[in-house]
Amino acid sequence: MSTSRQEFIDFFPQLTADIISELPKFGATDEMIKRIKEMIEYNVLGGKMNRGLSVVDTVKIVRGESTLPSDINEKAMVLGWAVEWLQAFFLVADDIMDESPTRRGQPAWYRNADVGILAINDSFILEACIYRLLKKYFRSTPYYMDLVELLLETSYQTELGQMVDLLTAPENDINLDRFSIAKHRYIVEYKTAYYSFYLPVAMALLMTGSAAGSEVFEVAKQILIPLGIYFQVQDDYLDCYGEPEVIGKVGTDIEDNKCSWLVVQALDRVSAEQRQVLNDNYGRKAPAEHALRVKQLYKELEIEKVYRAYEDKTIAELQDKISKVDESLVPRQVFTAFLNKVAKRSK
Ligand code: GPP
Ligand code: MG
Ligand code: MG
Ligand code: MG
Repeated sequence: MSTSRQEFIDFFPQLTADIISELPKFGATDEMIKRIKEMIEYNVLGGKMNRGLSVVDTVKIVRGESTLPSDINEKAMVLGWAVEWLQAFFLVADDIMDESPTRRGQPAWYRNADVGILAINDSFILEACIYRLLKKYFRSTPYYMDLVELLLETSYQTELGQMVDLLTAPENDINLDRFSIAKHRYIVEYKTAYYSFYLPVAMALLMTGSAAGSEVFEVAKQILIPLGIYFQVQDDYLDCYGEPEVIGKVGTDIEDNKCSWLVVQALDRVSAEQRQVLNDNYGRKAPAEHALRVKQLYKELEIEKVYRAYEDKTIAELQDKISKVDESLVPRQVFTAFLNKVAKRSK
């Protein structure tokens, strides 16, 4: 019952056109319009689109239809793209904050010659687009305000997670005591799980008639937050062990002094001497030998093996949780579809 990616992609130009077509009303010149269109296309397109597609997939599963009526299909695609737009807003800003060189196989937006610091404002514009699209397609629905509140609350959660991510990773101030499993757990839950996993399903549930705040949302959260945490642990793992050509970005977590799952696991297993090695080499931007030494330490500690064991255990726990979901509230397939997309991913 997987959504046609092509149909989803083909719908994108309509939404860009919606944004563009109202710009003259805001006094936009041709030059402004050209730049905004370029900026949107550069940043919203080119991802895996799993988050966006999952809105459409979830609506299909909940309604028990493999083909949706065209008006509902269109609305689900708008919400799917709203999640992708939100992601673009976060990534443009995140790459500045993380000083990441690449994203989705191309230079991070801020690194383009004529962009730089303007990327901050571009990220705000990407966020504003979400609410323009919601207004256009959902203003007359009874759940419009619920959607707006859901998006605002999810953004807030993500920003809180991002704040702790950054506070835990100050430049030129290495203090391994700052890192802990509990801190890591907060960061990944807030910066990733809500917007990547809970949001798409919660949107679909609002669309299919669940009342905001009802039990179904709680059931969804119980599965999707742990799943989102697993997803961000994978992201932390791939930052170090993924192939840049496959993941489309070059990892910077060690150099950036991040409270990554890998370093937290390493800290749980180090001897006093090994802790000193970590202390002397973690969070250094250059020379590259420092990061290589950290990676060598991870090897000594067999962190890859620890990760494989974590994956197997987490997948089994999630399967167990899903098997206990009351299907009169949410079909289990909503969750298995997500888990199947995520389990053991390499990109
Ligand atoms: C992923 O962190 C989290 C985000 C992209 C949320 C950013 C939130 C903001 C409010 C800007 P990450 O830095 O590990 O992602 P990646 O590895 O893709 O850079
Ligand atoms: Mg980043
Ligand atoms: Mg980041
Ligand atoms: Mg990362």
